[in-house]
Amino acid sequence: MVDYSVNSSVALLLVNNPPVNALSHAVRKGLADGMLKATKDTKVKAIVIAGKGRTFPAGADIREFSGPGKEPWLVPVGNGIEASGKPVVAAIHGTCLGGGLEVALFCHYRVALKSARVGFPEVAIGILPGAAGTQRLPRVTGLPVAFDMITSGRHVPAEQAKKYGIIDEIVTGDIVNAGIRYAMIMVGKSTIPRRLRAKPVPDAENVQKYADAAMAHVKRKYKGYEAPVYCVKAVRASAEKPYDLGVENEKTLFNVVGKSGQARAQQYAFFAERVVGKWEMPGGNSQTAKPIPVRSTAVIGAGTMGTGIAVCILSAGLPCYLVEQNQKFLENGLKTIKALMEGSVKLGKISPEVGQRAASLLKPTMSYDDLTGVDLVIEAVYENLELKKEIFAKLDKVCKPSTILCSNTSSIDIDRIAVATKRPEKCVGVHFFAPAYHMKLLENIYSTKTSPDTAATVMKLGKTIGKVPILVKSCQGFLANRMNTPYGTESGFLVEEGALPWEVDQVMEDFGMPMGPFKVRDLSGLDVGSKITAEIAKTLGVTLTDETRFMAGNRYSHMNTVLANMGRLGRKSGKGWYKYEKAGGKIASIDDDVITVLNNHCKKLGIERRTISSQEIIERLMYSCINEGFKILEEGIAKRPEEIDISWLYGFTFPKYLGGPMYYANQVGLGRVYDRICYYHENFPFSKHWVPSQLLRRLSEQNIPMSQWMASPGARL
Ligand code: 3H9
Repeated sequence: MVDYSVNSSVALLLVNNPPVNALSHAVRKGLADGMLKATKDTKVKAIVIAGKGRTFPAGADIREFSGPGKEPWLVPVGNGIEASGKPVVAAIHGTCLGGGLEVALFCHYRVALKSARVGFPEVAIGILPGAAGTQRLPRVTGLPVAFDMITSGRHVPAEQAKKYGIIDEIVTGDIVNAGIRYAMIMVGKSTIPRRLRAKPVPDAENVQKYADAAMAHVKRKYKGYEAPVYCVKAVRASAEKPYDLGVENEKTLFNVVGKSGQARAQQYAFFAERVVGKWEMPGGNSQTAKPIPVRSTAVIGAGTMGTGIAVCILSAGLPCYLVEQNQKFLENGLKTIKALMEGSVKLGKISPEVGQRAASLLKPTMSYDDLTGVDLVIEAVYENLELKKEIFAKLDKVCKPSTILCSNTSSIDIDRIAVATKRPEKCVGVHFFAPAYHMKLLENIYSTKTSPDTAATVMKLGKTIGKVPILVKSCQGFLANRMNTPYGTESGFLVEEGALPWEVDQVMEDFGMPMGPFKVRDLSGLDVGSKITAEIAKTLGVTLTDETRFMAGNRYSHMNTVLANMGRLGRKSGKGWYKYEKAGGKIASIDDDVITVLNNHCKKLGIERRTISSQEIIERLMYSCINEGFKILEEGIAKRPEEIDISWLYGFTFPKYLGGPMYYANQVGLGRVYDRICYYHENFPFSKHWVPSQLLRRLSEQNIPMSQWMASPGARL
């Protein structure tokens, strides 16, 4: 696990634990043994620690967190490195993260390739740096940078890290050779002044000010998350306690937060994200399928979704045609893209160079003939089957036979679009979430005809453009929207039965959702929901009135349309489920008029309003969706619960500290969830979404926890 060699009086400790050189027990032991050997060997004058393959150690081995662990721990290993009288150099390439950065900070010197990145991402998996990182980083960077890096978990590029003082020198060429060269220069130099434990924390007298600011920031930005709060406490102690006591304090905090439910859920989410990359579909999987190379792309439609998608593609450095039917639409689209790219540069999401290159990669056109040679096209027009078919037929005629045709649709069955072409195996759904340039989920959808190579291509493209792609089977609403539908429907029923919109919102925000369902409705526009309902009613041959309570035998609430018909369209009109300071305003306040409308609506329908508990609100909104999630698994729309959880984490900003709805259901207990679903089914027999899933029934009756069939090792942490 750690290869030991001596090279012109420099001992090399090369960590060899693919894929990311995680600091497993064997690696920690290898480092300790290597240090001992190098210290004893009188021919060795300096030591280099580096990583074999793609990276310097990227952290502790998260899989080990589930067990009792084994000595040597990382802190004593690090103490051995720091105490060495022979200079120790960390030679960094790839990602030097978490425990990896802690090892580097125990070394006397750190050199890195320009492409390397360093950071403390522990906070993202619900913990804090636990091997003295919270005590050593502030001694190098000062408190503000340490608070920022440790509470955000961001990866810092090597050049920036050099400015912070973390890296001593940026080197070029082979990292091991560069490390050895640097170590040779340091031979004979005393290591005492390079030991961070003895250094003071700069500006320590202002710790109160920095810590208060950091605490206020994390409570606002990471509302509900425990780990960032613990990180602030640990870093603060670096300026208030002597080094050894600071390390003790860090250990205590680490042990508390590390055992929390949040940490387990966040670690599950980490592995779940990796699991969904190992997809399967009839005829192939991520191992067997071969993605076609995508060197050029096109997006059809320069509306909100089309421009957002184009921004993702261009930011990843891929050329992209933007196709519109007339000059005016095209120019509007170009303006939007320009503004979004400028915004991304301003926010530091992309560099000015990438922004400039992106502009040169964008090719606006009104002619499909320009698309003959592109490798992949994404149609992003509005949800209309006939229009989508028309576009696919045109594309099928002009594009080369190998071109993959994608539809950005949130609900239309891909088979029904693909029939318009002679290449159904190259047709696939790519469902982006609004705003497309921001939301990380990409729901890729295969139809009965899509080939595994086509699926592999869009899965790979998703990663290339910085998304978290999942692959699901085509069905009405696919995974994400189908499962999310009862969430909206039940929230509508709750206000009809007695809850107030702001009560429902508050409960769900306390649960962890960034915005309650009624604030979301106001944001999207009540007319949008109302139009969709009208379309469904039309297809079912139902005439909607204020008194309509059922559609095709299913319970229905007309309240949203009642408000929309009053001109209460949400934020854009200044009134919706809430009132706002102005049309287009963002500050939602309680509106007594809504209570009056609700009361009148209920009176008209003969509904006696009642008090509804927070528990019922959570159960009705979450369990109805979870039930649908189990049906999605039963039908093979998703292969594993991880696909479902990832879709909620990255498509609906479900709190990571709850792991996702399926993980959450498992924590609550499948038996309890199933019983409550049966209870609501009995009470609300006219809501299809309460018909209990057979899969859930089986699991609950046989007492099988989901962790047994989840693929993510995180489920067992
Ligand atoms: C820590 O260090 C605590 C300390 O303070 C000390 C405590 C005492 N452990 O992401 P990828 C696996 S906490 C175990 O697809 P990429 C991953 O599951 C740790 N396994 O690659 C996957 O496995 P598989 C702090 C890990 O190139 C494979 O490696 N560090 C670990 O897109 C490839 O991963 C972090 O939190 C791990 N630490 O991204 C860093 N890391 O092939 C976590 C990865 O079976 N890691 N795996 O699916 C990352 O952020 C990314 O993996 C990295 C590479 C950026 C390194």
